[in-house]
Amino acid sequence: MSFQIEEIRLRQIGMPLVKFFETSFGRTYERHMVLVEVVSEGVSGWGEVTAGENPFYNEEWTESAWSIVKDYVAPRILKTPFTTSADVAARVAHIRGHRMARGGAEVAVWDLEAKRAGVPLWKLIGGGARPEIPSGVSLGIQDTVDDLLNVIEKELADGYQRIKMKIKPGRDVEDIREVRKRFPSIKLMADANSAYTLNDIDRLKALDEFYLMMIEQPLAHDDIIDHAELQKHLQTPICLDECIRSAHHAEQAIRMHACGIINIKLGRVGGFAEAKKVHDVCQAAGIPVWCGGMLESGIGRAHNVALATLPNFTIPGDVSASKRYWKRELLTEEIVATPNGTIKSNDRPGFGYDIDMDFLDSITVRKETIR
Ligand code: OSB
Ligand code: MG
Repeated sequence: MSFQIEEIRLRQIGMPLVKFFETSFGRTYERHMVLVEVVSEGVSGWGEVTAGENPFYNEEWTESAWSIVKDYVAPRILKTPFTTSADVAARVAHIRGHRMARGGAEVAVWDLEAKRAGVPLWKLIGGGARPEIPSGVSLGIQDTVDDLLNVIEKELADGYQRIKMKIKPGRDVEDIREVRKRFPSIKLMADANSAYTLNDIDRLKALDEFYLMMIEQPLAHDDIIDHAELQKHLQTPICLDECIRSAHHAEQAIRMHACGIINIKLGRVGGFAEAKKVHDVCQAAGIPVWCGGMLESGIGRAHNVALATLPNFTIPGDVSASKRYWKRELLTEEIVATPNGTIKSNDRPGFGYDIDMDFLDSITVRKETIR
């Protein structure tokens, strides 16, 4: 049954993090995300643009996302009917880059279609391989190694299945050595967010000693070739994040042996249709995937839970409980982790949660309706 989007409501919201999050490219204290609400016959689908506040993770940021969705994405998806959400990506495919902005609208249409059909989003996208997704945590760079050890202890006590620590030059080998000394048998990995070059090959090789599950995106955000070179010298599998913006990139990276694992982020690849393609390419090649995060609100978080029910998401990802990020979630019910370090998907239509509209209004800093 085809459907038509009559109206798109854009909002920018501001949500302070419980604690700042530090990566090799800087600290985030407060998230400003763009939410996309697509409306058809009185039903609303919701999506979150996962771009950061500055163009440091990739080229997108809150402001560019607002303008791309408003001026380029909205006019291409309004008023002309869709038979399936799988067709949304093609309508906006000739917009170069800006996949997070395109993706924020794309996932909203999937949510809308799921709600109209009365089915959970995970079912509509072909997921449901597992009722609970394995959950890990991503820890920002801490002020001291002692702080890091304490945070890890707490997250493990809460049941999380895997610890990812952010690293950068000067906060790498020695920090990881201390973590391994204290926690010799945990599932541990490191994420460098592109902080190294091939000149650092000895430093990166030194990490092999700590039998990490993987090292995530050590080299430049757009350089698959150098990662292939580095992988030849490392025992530790490389996991690509920033480099993989499409299924085609995944194919190329796999063909070149640039990585052994891929982190899939809905926004980075432009939404569910492309995320499913990346998933399928990896599955066919025997490359496991996991679901990455971008410090999402409950809306993006719930979309991530749906995505991670696809079969090849076999490794614990970065999708964890709302309370690790927010004092108050914008859903009427928080997303929680079980004591076993899993997050349950549910059977409610769409992304599976209700939005706390009063709270949402109170944190909205900009709003616009496009018809
Ligand atoms: O590289 O995975 C990353 C957060 C912001 C930007 C990039 C990354 C991250 C995270 C946090 O690692 C994941 C999360 O907890 O949502
Ligand atoms: Mg990463």
